[in-house]
Amino acid sequence: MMNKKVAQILNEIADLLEVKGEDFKPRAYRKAARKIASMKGDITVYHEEGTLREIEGVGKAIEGKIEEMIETGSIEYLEELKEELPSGLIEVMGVPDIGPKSAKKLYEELEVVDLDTLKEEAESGNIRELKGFGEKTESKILKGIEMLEDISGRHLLDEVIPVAEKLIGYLEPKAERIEKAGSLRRWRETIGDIDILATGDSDELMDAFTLYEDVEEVIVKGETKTSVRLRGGIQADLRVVDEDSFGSALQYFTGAKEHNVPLRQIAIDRGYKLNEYGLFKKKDDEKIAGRVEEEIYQKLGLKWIPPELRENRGEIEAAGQDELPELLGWNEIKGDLQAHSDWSDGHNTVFQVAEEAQNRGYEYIALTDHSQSLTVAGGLSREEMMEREKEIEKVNEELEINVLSGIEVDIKKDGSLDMDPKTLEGLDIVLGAIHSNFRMDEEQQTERIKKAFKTGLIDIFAHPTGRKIGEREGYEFNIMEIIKCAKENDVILEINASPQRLDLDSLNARNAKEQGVLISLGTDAHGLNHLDYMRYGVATARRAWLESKDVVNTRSYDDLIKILRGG
Ligand code: DGT
Ligand code: CA
Ligand code: CA
Ligand code: ZN
Repeated sequence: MMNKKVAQILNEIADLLEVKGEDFKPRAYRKAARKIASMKGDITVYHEEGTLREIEGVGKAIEGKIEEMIETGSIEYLEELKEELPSGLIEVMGVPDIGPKSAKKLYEELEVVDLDTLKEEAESGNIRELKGFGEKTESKILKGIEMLEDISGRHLLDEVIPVAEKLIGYLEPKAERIEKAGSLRRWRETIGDIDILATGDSDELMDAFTLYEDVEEVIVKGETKTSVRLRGGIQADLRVVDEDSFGSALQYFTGAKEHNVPLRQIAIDRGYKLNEYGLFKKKDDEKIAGRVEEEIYQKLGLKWIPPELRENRGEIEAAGQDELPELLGWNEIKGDLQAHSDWSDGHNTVFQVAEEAQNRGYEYIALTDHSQSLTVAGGLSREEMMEREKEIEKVNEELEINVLSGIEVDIKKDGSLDMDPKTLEGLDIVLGAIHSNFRMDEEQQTERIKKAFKTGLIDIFAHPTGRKIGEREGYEFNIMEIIKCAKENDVILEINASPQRLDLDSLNARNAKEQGVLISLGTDAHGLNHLDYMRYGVATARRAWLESKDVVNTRSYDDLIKILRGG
């Protein structure tokens, strides 16, 4: 839907107007943006029917902007505003904790015009001197810049995976063997570039690669390695190797570097030499492995290590002692435990979501619409929940799949829940989540979450840290304490599979598992295609060393219900 895009542009205009020092106009733009983002009707339909002015907050001026946006894809007024101000200020406002007001102040008083100047001023301690900023804000700004630098030049999984799969699908018929390598094969949460490894006729493969329809620029073309930039800015490397080095090259180029370094040391300790061409005896260079990846590990006295574990987080020791986990399988998930319908901010009806889940072979799906205090997401009152209940009952009769009637209930500032206990007890599944008051200090935030767990009403704590990759760090709380509290109160922790969240991340999810806490996977789908995100959740679970038994979605419907009733 166009609503989000329009709302985003209106907010951008509001930001720039605010930086310019305007007071009332930005508020008007924000109000209209909020309304458009949360309303159920499609903005383009309003446009076609000429009823834009009927939307609350849309006056003549804003109506004109929306029309221009829908008809031409851009707004001249926005372009003009951008030209009036340093272009880097938009970047500056991308730093968490810097809104238009702070950006204006930093610009006027410290001549901050982009991220570089912002960093300089923060590092030299000038920001803390500004009225209303202080030391804490300054250090938060530095942390925010660091986060943006970490993500800079990197891409989220859902940007890369489909692109890589299409590319590999295109090359496959021309290759004898072809495999993903690098961070892509390890399913890291962000990807720097796509690495592909192949065997076959190098000339033919490299030609095909450079002629691929989505190639924008050939960076370097060679016989063994070619790099291109694809449309959308992602870089891809294709390496063509000899057949009897394919396994060792795959091992080498899968990485991570941190995994390869100790592995090479093990080789040396055993009197070998390991590189991308193979495993060799040190004394006479005799090649003892290289064709198959498993053989490399085997000759080093190790079990084969799944790529998702290759981060030097104890996997090499575990492989030596035959103590690697039996990782959660890619096809073991029997249902999705977080999805939204059009009762709140999802785009589809209960029936549509359920039918799509059924077509994907799921045994169950949980519809977890928001509770009322999340007004921006069309949260539901008790009465609306009751209405929705009837619809879910009907769909349960019509379809094979089991639709769980659920909620993503807001945990309020004081740790109480945004729905009465009786209603919550009547639901099949209750997800608790934090969507407000991110800025409480660590101790208060931890207490807030604990208090919510102790109500005994929450089955699953959704997107536990609140982070969004490249956008914000999440709220401050003591995660180990919360993991323990989850264990004590039988609360399941979620791996939210939405590629911008992946929350819990693999390290925290592994901690949870080690404390005996169950994990659930949920895509947080707001549209049918978002159900695809489950694979990113499974990947994160695998990177967290999780096994089938650690994940509730591997249970049959009956067993799941037993866990939810008991918890
Ligand atoms: P990325 O692309 O930043 O998401 O991460 P990777 O892991 O895909 O890194 P990339 O593309 O630079 O290199 C692919 C793999 O090749 C990497 O995981 C390990 C291997 N590799 C590359 N350069 C080196 C190196 O200098 N030493 C070692 N040991 N391995 C390397
Ligand atoms: Ca890479
Ligand atoms: Ca690369
Ligand atoms: Zn949520």
